[in-house]
Amino acid sequence: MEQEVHERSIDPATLAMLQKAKEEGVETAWERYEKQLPQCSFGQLGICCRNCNMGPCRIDPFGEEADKGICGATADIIVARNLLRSIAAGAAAHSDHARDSVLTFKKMSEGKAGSYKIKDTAKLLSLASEYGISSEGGSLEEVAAKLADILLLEFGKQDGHLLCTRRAPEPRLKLWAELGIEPRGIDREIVECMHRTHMGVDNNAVHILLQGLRTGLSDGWGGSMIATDIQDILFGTPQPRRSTVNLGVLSKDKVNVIVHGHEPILSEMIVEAAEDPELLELAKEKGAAGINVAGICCTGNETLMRHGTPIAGTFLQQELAVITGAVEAMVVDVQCVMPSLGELAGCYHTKFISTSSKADFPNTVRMEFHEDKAYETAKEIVRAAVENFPNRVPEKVTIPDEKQECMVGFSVEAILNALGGTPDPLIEAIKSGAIRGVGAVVGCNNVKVKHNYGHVNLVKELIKNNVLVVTTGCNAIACAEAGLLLPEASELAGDGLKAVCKALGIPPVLHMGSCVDISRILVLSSALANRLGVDISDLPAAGAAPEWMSEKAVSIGAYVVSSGVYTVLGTVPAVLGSQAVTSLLTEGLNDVVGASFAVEPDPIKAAGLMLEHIDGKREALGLIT
Ligand code: CUV
Ligand code: SF4
Repeated sequence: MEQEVHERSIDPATLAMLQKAKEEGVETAWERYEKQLPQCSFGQLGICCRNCNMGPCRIDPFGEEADKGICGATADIIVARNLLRSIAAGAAAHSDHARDSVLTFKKMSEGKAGSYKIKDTAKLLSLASEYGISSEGGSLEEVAAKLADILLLEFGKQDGHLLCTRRAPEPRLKLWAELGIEPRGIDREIVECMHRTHMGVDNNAVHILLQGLRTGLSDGWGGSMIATDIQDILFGTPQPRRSTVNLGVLSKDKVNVIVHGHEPILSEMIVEAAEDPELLELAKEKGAAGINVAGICCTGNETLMRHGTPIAGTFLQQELAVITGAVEAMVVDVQCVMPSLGELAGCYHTKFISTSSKADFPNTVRMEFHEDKAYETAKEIVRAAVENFPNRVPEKVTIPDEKQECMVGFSVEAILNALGGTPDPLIEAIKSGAIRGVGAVVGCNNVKVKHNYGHVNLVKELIKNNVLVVTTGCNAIACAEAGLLLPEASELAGDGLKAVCKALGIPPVLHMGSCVDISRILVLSSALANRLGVDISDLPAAGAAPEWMSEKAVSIGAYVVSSGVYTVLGTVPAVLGSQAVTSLLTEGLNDVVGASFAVEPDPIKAAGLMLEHIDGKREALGLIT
């Protein structure tokens, strides 16, 4: 059954490129999705196990045939184990990214990381004091070196618990300790997940899931938080600024370089190299009017937040960017990069350049990136793009007109600044009911959902009901494309939220960064909870991931809920094959961590669930509802 193109997205630029793809006979994720239908129902329910070579085993969901794997594992065990492996993969992705940031930071402190420097001294010093490092008498580099050593220990720590969790409110820390889910070394938690899910180790669904929560916490309050902090020190803490998004940011007459993936270590240098006079001169020689860098996915969010570099699209627009025919180089590092890009780039003049020692793809030009000669490599990459400009085929170029303005850069520091230095005005607005609560809406795109439909409609419904929205990842890009990241978008908000936005000059939807920057949302939640003298689970707040797809999102879900935030998922996780696991996630967790998951594909209904939750919390706090 072939889906009509217009059913695939709510975004006109996306639809135009999907139409172009069709006319040119090139395949995208949507066509490949259709070829996968119907998807395997054992996989969908999470009841297929391949953890040993007696298998694969699968459980009959109707209870007529096999109700156990060969080793005796039940559906509950298999579903829980599979979920734990996803959490481990997601936590590993965020935390390995964090490790590389800290290693770069450490090399920088030793003067061995070429062009990287300390950009935010204040953040370095405040972090140093948080970790008990004295900055007296020493140089900034010495302080940085000590901080790097302490943070590196967080990964390989063999005893004790993670230090970064100390930012959580007291009652939360106490609860984690009581439950035995205070995360230990980040790497240790991930390794333990792999160990426990090996054949014949952990075979108790509840016990397995508790490890899932702990591993998630080691990501959110560990790896992700470390990544955010170190990136802020190295590249600057984001401040409000304006930029533009969507495929229309690609330039007709400039060399277009796309940075796609997740690590700003790379994209920061590309942004800098694109301003190099030598390369600008070369671009001119090649007949181009300049060099235009645009982002996709979270590495794009990183440079957007810190430099206002435009964003070409969300996860599902990565192939469409190539299909414009206007991209000279698609430069990727790690995570959420479709391997299809290689073959696709071959249909156009695009050079598909992979840069991470960890991530190779079919048909790429490999230009490995190492921090000691980062700037040189970045220049080589941009040079390759510039030299590719004359190969652009004008008849194959269509750049959509859609190019939307947005206001971004809302780090916790920037939000506090906008509030006049303390969270009090926000708390007052919440108390008075002008702001009903806070909604954190995050996550990917997923071909199972009409592109951006879930993101945009959920967020619109929340702001209409006076819920201030904080966003990261692809949700943030989707909101930007829909014009929701502008102060003017407060016209779409309820009267209370509108008044607050107008008074502060902020949008009703605050872009807080990349997916690892969900750690900023944790820090903000802690600040609000501490100020109110309550736990995070008492706040009138709720989370959502309307179009999530990645394993990172599973880890995020685990830590957000373990931190006390009720979270609504828009796509169904592969757990329905176990009644026990499903009810634990959607109900049982409430009694454990004071929050749970819900699944609701309809964004308006999902917003309704969040509002209901927020109102319940308001009532419990004795606030006007
Ligand atoms: Ni992590 S939000 S697709 S890129 S994880 Fe990638 Fe950010 Fe999802 Fe989007
Ligand atoms: Fe089957 Fe058990 Fe092996 Fe999984 S671990 S494949 S359920 S025998």
